[in-house]
Amino acid sequence: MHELKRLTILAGALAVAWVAAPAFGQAPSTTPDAAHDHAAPEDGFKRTPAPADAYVYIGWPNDNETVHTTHVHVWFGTRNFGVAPAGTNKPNTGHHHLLIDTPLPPMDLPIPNDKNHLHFGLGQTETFVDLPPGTHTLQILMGDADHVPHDPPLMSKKITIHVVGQDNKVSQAH
Ligand SMILES: [Cu+2]
Repeated sequence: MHELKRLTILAGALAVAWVAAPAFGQAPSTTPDAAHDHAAPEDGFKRTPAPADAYVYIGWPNDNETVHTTHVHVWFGTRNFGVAPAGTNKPNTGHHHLLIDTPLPPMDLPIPNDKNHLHFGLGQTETFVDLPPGTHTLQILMGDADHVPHDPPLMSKKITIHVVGQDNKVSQAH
């Protein structure tokens, strides 16, 4: 009985150590709050220059479009700027990030990677996103090899769409 209790306490202490460990690590955090608590590297994240005439846009949906499906096709593109997979250090290239229902992230840090910030690190220029019925905002933000926005940052207009109709996932379940 005592042995079991000791083991339980030991396991608990290990669990605490495990949870606490990342706070002392060097891994960059992706949560905005934590990102502000951590100092950037000595000289900050080096931002990749972008030409002034580079342009990024959402080809579909249109701004203010009403979309009659929750499985929404989105395509996007660039002008005067190339698309390259993440990790590619080639001048005047980057990869797309789709920001969903969120304001722009900090421009001097890697773009977060979560359900509101989708990375197209293989160089994709279209996707399908599942959005619940309602009003949503979409915006494209380009990132460099390290997912950091360019200087100046390349972003599309932020558009608003209205999703109506049945939730596909729910209807398919019946
Ligand atoms: Cu990225």
